[in-house]
Amino acid sequence: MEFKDNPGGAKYGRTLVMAGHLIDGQITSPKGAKRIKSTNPAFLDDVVGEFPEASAAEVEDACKAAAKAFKQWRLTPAPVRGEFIAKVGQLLREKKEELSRILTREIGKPLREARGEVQEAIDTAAFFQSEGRRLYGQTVPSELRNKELETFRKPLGVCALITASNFPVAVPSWKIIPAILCGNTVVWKPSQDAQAVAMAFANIFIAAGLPAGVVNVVFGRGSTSGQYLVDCIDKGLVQKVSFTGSTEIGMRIGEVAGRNLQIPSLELGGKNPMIVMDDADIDLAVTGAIFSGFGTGGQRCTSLGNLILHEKIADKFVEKFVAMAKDLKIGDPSYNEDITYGPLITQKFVDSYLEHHAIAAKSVTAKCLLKGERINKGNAPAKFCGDAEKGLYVTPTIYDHVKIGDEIAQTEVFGPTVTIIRVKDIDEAIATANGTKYGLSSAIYTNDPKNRHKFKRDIGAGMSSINNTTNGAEAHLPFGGTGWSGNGTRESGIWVIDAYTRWHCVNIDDSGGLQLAQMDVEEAKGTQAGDMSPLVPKG
Ligand code: UN1
Repeated sequence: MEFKDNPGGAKYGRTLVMAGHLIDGQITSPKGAKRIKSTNPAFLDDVVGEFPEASAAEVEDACKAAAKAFKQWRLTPAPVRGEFIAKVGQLLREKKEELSRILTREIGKPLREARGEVQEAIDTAAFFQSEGRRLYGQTVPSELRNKELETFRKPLGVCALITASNFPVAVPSWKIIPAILCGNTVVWKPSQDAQAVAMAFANIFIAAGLPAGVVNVVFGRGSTSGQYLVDCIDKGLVQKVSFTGSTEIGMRIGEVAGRNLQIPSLELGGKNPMIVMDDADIDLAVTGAIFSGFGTGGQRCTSLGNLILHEKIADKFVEKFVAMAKDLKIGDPSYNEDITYGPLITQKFVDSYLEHHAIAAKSVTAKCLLKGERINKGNAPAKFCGDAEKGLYVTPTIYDHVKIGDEIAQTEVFGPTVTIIRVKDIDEAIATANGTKYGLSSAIYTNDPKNRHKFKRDIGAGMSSINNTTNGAEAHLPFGGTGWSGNGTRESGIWVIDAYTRWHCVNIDDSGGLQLAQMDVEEAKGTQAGDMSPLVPKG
């Protein structure tokens, strides 16, 4: 790893220049590939990383290195693998501030959230270090004598992990840590927009002393290097793929995995609903909706999309919500700790954010209360504290009187946009919340146990909050969605172990004879039950 001067953004730090990829414990030598720059979205002249783009051959090399390492790693005792994870956790704690600041510099996430994200990786390591001492199987009674049955988990092999730019440490940790704890080896393709923080994170795994080839990292764009990694499924070089990103790409990856009879882990988009009932604590709900919709600039897969308000409190709620949204502090997260959100991660997100107004315009009823736009010198909100010319900043958007059938209520907007839908009761609220093809996270604000009960029972999403935000899933609960939000696999906690292992069962016969299941059966013969009918009252 090498750093070079960064004249455009010297105050932020130097530029990380990577010669190659992390394959088989080595940084590979340059292969004359195209190079990709990642820039600080708060100040585009600041070049954070300059990385090569992995070719198909390099990606194949990484998969082969992982396959070679798998031979020994799967035999390393699980508690010992857990010790490596413990070391990862310890190093993450030591480097928390440094990693958080790199993360903030490269993707523009507020420092408080960046620290929370690194904490999520620390929590994941804490959970899985001791899982190495469990990873339980079962003993199961046999129907035959002197025979024992048992189950245990086996790793799958080489896992291809492809992740997005918005959670460049937490989400990769959800994949890498359980995958290797279970005895697999990995090839990780991080987002090209978060490549320097990915390398800083990969560095932790190198420093933890993992054997060469257990964690391999290839850099590049999704459409090139990511695609080459997916191609490795068809080539028989990958046994498992785990992807976090858009529904469209997830469906394509799912097809490739499916035709190879593999179960992929797909964590995809969302149009997450939040219901606010007439019995809710309105001020609490307003602050929850502000963070859910506009925190992280709306760039979480768990960000709020459709805000569903009971008609009795809607006017009061909207008034407070809009006032607070107008007053948000937006700015450069490297130098302002108290902002609500920073810049959007890339120009592509800014473009699609601005284009969504045209989709909203198709709604017959929608009323625009706040029209989000690119911040420039002339229109910056009062508390704005960034460089409007050099950064990718936008103001928030709120549409009221939207109908669930409107295209804007059905379309995921990766930016600070909230669409408000008004409803008359809890049944209509839940039907509306379930009215999109997505089903990732959801929330309700209510103090009525009956509403809470109905919501828990009938909501279609994979995750729900009651009296809290749509985001902020804790690191040891099952994370994942339904419908267009994923294929039902889960990340985190004990549940993710099923995604990175398969069950193996063993029959052990110590009887010394040939006993055949289902044929050499012992039945309970018994006699006829006695006649108790004289005791039964006559009808
Ligand atoms: C994502 O946006 O891909 O629950 C993950 C949350 C975070 C993870 C989001 N803990 O919002």
